[in-house]
Amino acid sequence: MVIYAVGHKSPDSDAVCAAIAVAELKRQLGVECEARISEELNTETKFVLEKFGVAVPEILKSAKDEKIILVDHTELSQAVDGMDEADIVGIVDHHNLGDVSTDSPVDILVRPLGSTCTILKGLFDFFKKEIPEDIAGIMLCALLSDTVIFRSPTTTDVDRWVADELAEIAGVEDVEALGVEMFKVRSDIKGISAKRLVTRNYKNYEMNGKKIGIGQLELAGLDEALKMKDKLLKEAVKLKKGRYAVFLMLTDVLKQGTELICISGDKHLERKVFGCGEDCWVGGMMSRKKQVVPKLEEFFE
Ligand SMILES: [Mn+2]
Repeated sequence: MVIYAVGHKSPDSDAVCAAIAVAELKRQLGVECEARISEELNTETKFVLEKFGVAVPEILKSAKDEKIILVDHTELSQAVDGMDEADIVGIVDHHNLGDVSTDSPVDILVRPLGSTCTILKGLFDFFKKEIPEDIAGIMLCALLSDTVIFRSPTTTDVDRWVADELAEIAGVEDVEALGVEMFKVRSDIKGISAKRLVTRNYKNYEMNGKKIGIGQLELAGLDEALKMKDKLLKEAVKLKKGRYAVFLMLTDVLKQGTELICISGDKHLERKVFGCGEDCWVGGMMSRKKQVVPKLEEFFE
């Protein structure tokens, strides 16, 4: 039975490229494994796959009764539908451990590195398998995407030297320039509806019984996003249904900070938790995982 490698919903480049890399490694190890995506790709990931000539995987609509390798998440609330009834045989991730459970011993590698693709480079090395040029290219992009070109506090030394090695394999001479090129594509939000933007990089969490949603847009400049702030707010309000709070992080990659939009019955929740002023700007806030989720978890404890 074929194994499907798949990342989280609202797929980002790391979730998609990690699934492709896992499938490649497994194939080289003689295991029947194919990459799948949870939903349509965002513009950045489309650009990345196109740039290195890698085919877009098919969408996995349901994981029920399938053999699955989970990448880039371990939370059921972020997973493809039916994951609670899937046979999860492998996990590669760089987030806190979520709530998935398995029926049999699971091949699991979770490390606190900047991207799942960083971990996967180590796995290829461990098995003494070579990463094809095109796959090295998309893995590098995923690493640059997740670490916001090494600017996010989630970046580790391992990410920096793995990026160098991937660049060498992929024949990328200027890593920073590749990152900036990618972020420009990501920042081009003209013509994209507020609804799509709010859900583009959106994750659900449960904190002490409270349902919290957090979306993040990482942009090279916030001008375009702020022009449509009212529309974004409206969409965030719709998203709040059934949840305690919805946050939308408008992260400026160049200025290195985040304008925080918060929809909650608890007025000024964002100020209480993050101490931001009336303008909702939090300087230095780049990472949902490292700077937002832990603070919220602490707050709701
Ligand atoms: Mn990731």
